[in-house]
Amino acid sequence: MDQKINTENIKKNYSLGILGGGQLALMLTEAANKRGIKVCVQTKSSNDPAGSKADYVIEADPLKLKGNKDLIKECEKIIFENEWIRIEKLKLIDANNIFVPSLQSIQPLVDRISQKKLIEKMSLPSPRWITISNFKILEDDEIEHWNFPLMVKSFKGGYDGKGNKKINSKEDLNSFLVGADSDDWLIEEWIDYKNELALVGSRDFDGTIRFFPVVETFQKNNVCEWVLTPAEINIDVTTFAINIFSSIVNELNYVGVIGIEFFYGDNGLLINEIAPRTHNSAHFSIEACTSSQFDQHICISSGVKPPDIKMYSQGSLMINLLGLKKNFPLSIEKRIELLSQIKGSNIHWYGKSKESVGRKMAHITFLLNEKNHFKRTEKSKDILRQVRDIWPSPNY
Ligand code: AIR
Repeated sequence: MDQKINTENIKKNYSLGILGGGQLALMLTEAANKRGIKVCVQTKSSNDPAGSKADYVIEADPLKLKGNKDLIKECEKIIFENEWIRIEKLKLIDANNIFVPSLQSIQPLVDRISQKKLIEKMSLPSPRWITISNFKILEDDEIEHWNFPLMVKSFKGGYDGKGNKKINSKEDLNSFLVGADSDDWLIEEWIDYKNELALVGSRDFDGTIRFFPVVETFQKNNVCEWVLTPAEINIDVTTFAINIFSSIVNELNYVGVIGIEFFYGDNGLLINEIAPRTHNSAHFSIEACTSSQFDQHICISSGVKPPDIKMYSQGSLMINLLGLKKNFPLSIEKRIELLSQIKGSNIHWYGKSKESVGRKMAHITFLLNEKNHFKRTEKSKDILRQVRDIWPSPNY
């Protein structure tokens, strides 16, 4: 039986407010519903994914202060489902530390430059980087240290590959540098990694940290296609990832769920990005764990001690179902119906009204009970084939 919240101390109408109403807010709301925690969501439209499950929707752009003020009036605590926020504006209206995690703790994480600075300050491993303005004033001999290909990344709003570009040559770079918005970007060295890994976990108000297993994520076109749990890495790498995670959350006094993406290869483990929220790579936890990432975040932000995290199965496979072209022969309803007939499937449909190419529309999770990684990988390939026959990955 899920632990319910003690409602006696709640003076406002809703225990929790969520800024944003996409699929992450939807799954947070579902986790809150299970615990009888009342949720109010601020999002542009009640038709957004979380709208159908929230107890109340403030129909307003999450970036608009008027809506934020209404949310503060209605809710005991407020959580984020994405980091596209205007932190300086929110600081002006944050009377009693209503946000979880606190604005101070997420401030270094909401844009790529401040993330990079934090990582540098803490001497944690990550790809070499430079701002475009500093790059432009490099001496010739310094430029030689930046070999092609290079990666350029936008300071803000980068998600699902939208803020990333690969630069293959001097010509590519020159045309990029004359581009109007090049000052909003940074340059990063190209990393030839073997695998992409992710570690999601939580830190509660007492400072206790809980982890999900380290997973391997598989991307196409910079968008996560599927996630295999657990990753096949040795104990040293796992320990290092856990140390990095713990150092960051302790340094920031971060409270709630957070995800860290890593590159792993000949350069060892490098931090790619930090996401101060629930993360796509831990969606498997809804079925595979004693407490999901959404449950952890909901519990911590509403003052309930979160349960410890254990896997119910040996592993899991989570596949993202990304939007396809308009002329795809099977309707979404038909795709979902066929997918639900695959043995062991757990489908999460986000209820987005518009399907566009590459948009995250749904995901599907399978528990894996094979005892070793090789067998789990074989099983995953077989399931992946079945799923892709019905819902292929998009051709961008
Ligand atoms: N999101 C936020 N950061 C990364 C991700 N994936 C989720 C949030 C957000 C939604 O993606 O839940 O609201 C936006 O999805 P879309 O398809 O509307 O762009």
